[in-house]
Amino acid sequence: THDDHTPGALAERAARALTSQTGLDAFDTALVMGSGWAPAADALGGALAEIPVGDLPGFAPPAVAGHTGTVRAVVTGSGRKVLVFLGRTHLYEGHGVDSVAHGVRTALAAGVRTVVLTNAAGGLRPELQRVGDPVLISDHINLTGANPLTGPAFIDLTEVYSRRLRDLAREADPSLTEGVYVGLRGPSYETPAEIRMCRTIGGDMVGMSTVLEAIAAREGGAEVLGVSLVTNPGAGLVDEPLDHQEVLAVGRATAGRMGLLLAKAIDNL
Ligand code: 6GU
Repeated sequence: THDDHTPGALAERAARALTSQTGLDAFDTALVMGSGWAPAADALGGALAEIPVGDLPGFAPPAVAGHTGTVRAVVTGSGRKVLVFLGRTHLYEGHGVDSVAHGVRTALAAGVRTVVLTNAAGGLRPELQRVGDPVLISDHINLTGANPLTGPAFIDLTEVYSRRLRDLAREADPSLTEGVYVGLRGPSYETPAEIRMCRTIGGDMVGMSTVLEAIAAREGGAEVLGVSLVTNPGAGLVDEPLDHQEVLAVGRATAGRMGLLLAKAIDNL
């Protein structure tokens, strides 16, 4: 029937497949690993199960090297049941906004109430251009031109990224700073003029993910924590072109620190 094909129905089917294939009947936390973050995932603990997204309903095949496309079930030392998404779907892959939101919606359907979204981002301000620094997302500016909600879904976005969760993350790592994340569609990086615009409108980091997943999580009533790993300054801020391989290399170089941060933060949430 028509209702079987709604995003919510597809997410429920994927959640049922996840619970049956992992042997856990509910999860409390989802962790979406952005580009360069995958090497940090092991710090959370061993995988009870790891499922290729191709074996679950509704997931688009991963398109980009370094976005591996699996969902891992982990129970942390403190007993948190975490769904770790190793890879995500980006709007620029062309599968549509519901594909982008499907991982988060599947996690919500599997019981998740806390969603941790990580990403690799360009730094826009001098103090946020230190490559390899994690930054808490305090708010976002959605410039993707898309929205995962349709119809009269006028949901409040006053606090997309939970102040409570940011405070708890800072207890895990007091050196964490905060910034506003500008989400663009990509896949080309910004021009220097676009980077100046992003700074002018109040952005601190810029990237191609996170904002649509965060909106979908808020629609479902979950609390969101966002963390950017600054992998490079935005275009034109330094005299060097941007390179996707460098973005991934920064992730590998900082995996130890990011893994520790996520493990401590998630046990605090
Ligand atoms: Cl500079 N821009 C965007 N859109 N995404 C990025 C980035 C820059 N650096 C890492 N990811």
